Amino acid sequence: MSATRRQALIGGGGLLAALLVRPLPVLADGTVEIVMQGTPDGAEVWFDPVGILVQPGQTIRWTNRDPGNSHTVTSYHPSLFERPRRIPEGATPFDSGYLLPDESFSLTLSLPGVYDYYCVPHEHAGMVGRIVVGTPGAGFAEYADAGVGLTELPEAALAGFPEVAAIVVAGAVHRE
Ligand SMILES: [Cu+2]
Repeated sequence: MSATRRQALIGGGGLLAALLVRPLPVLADGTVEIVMQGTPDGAEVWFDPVGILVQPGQTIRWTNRDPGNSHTVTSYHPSLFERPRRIPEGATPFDSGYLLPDESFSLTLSLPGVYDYYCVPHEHAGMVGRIVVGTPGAGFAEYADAGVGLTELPEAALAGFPEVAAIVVAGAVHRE
């Protein structure tokens, strides 16, 4: 993306401008790192960054940095707890299982599109995340179907996903 295009997308928005000054959590080997965090009393839990842009084949690694809780990285898919599909059609669903403090889970996504995931015990607290793989455009898979008989997302989860456009502009969207 050119600097001009980037500037045009940012516009006068203070929020996106603020997001841009944060460093992207990319390790030397190209792995993108996402951490699971929580307040000491467990009242708030979250993924950081909550939204991330990666390229097809780039590895993402989640690490539980919350000493007080176990968390999961679970894709929205009918094959996992009968949830609506919110990953590209044909993409392989993923579920880390419970990660104890300091445990990690790695994943490499090859199919371009939007992937939404959640933490099984904390979805109702809005602990969700969004991964954008590749650049939106021709051939970019957007999920669409919800499906009868599936358990819809709670409001706190639906409110937790950053806009795809914001993720594309910033590279990583952090919780405020
Ligand atoms: Cu959790």
